[in-house]
Amino acid sequence: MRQHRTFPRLLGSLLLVAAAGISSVGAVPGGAGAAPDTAPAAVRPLGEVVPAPASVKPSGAPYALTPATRIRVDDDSREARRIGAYLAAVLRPSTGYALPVTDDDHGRGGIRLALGSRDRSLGDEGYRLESGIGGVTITARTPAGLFHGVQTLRQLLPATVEKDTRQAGPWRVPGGTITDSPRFGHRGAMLDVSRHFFTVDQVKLYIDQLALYKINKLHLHLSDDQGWRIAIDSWPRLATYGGSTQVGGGPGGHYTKAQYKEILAYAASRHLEVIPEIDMPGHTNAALASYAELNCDGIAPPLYTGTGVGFSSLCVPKAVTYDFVDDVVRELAALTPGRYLHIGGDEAHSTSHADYVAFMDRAQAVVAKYGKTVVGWHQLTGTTPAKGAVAQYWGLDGTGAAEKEQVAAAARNGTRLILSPADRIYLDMKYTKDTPLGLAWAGYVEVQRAYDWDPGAYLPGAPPSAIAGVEAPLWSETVSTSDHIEYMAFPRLPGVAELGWSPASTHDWDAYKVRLAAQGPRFEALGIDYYRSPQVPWPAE
Ligand code: TNX
Repeated sequence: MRQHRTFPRLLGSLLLVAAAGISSVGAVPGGAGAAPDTAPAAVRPLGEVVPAPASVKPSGAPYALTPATRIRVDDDSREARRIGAYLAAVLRPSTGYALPVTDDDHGRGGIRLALGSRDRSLGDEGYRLESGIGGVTITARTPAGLFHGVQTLRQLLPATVEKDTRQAGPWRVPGGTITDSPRFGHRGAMLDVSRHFFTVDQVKLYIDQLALYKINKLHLHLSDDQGWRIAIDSWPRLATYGGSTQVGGGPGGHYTKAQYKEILAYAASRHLEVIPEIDMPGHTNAALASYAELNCDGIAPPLYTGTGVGFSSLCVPKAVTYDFVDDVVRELAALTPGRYLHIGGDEAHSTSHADYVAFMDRAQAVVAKYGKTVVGWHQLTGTTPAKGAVAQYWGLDGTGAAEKEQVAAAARNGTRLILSPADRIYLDMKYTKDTPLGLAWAGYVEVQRAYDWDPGAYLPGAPPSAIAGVEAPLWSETVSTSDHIEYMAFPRLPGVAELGWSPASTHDWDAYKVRLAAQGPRFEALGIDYYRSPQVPWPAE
């Protein structure tokens, strides 16, 4: 098991700071047309970033961090200060520099984080990064934009900057200007915490990994047949009993409301919005086992620890079902600062079509009643999607034309789409037949296959404007540790992030695989256990 980096980390030894400074300052090139340099960590190309930035204009000399570098923020911005503190926490252990975060305007140079740009072209999440011999300035209209700019800055520094012990440097940022904003507003990752439970710390670790690639939504699949993972005060046995096991029969677990809020706060600090999912009316064995009255026959089934799907259903005709839905949605909505609440709706094979339609109508109304926007798996488009609803498409390239057209027709009617094609970006699919983890029902998904498609043109007949973005689900039937999460997500997840962020004009597998290869040493520095796909020209060890 590798040692993972978590935040906040210990500051590297200050005693070493002076020595580090002398060597790196001495190696700074003097101007444009940089001096020859034999150091291993030579300046990286300005555009060697994943996701590919919208515009990259290299120019001039690099900026080199020194022991005197300060992170300067506007004096009236708590948010910029917080992002400055985050950046400092990333950079301090490996550089050994003090990197004070300051709002003292008098100094110049260093790393400046500036909020409040009026440049509308940067949008809600964009940023501009300007780097030259005198310093680096990241400018954005919003804290999210500033945070994304900081992720780009991280990637422009040598991979060893990610380590949690002092490294040699030099710490140079290539000169030039990056102007960047995302193609799609929804760049998601889903984690199934039901089939196997993941602790708050495991979720936080994944959040940190997602943030590096500018993923901005974390969809948590909080309930399924094998486990109910969120405390609901009005139905306490859902979590205490329904959450007491998992696939394979292990002890499972659930989040108390306080723990769940801790996840939300951590995600917010990394500018990710959490979208909670309670999967209904199928995938509900954990709830049915916890409360006999939810079953049509009044008999609670046993807890389930296998990996089958499609065998459970809430009892659609019973009134108590809607008391349950109302209570759960009310409590979950009250916990949720974000706009969205996901109600599942997939694989309801034990619910008749008429019951399914009736149930989804009522459940959607409850979500609206508590002020949230509904998200559902794309079977929702076979019912009457509520106004503003979002459908998550999880079909395959080869899914029948009729099913695709049903989804496309809903999109033409105003339903927005999140694209999660299973044979492209299901992170639980095996890479090859030899992958030790994962499933293969949608086929094998190597790294190129996950990257090489266009979300804007994927679904025939769906207007490009209806595409909210992409999301990579990680179902956890076979995934039970952070190493497992990492092995399945990396390196496919950065490709999904790029599909969501980068302009279609940058899409090019041959160029992407080179930028992705450069992430290998960064994964290693971060302790991320990744699949060394033979499709990617990883640098030699
Ligand atoms: C399908 S995709 C499911 C999940 C499974 C997954 C495994 C979807 C909405 N439902 O219940 O975990 O396949 O890949």
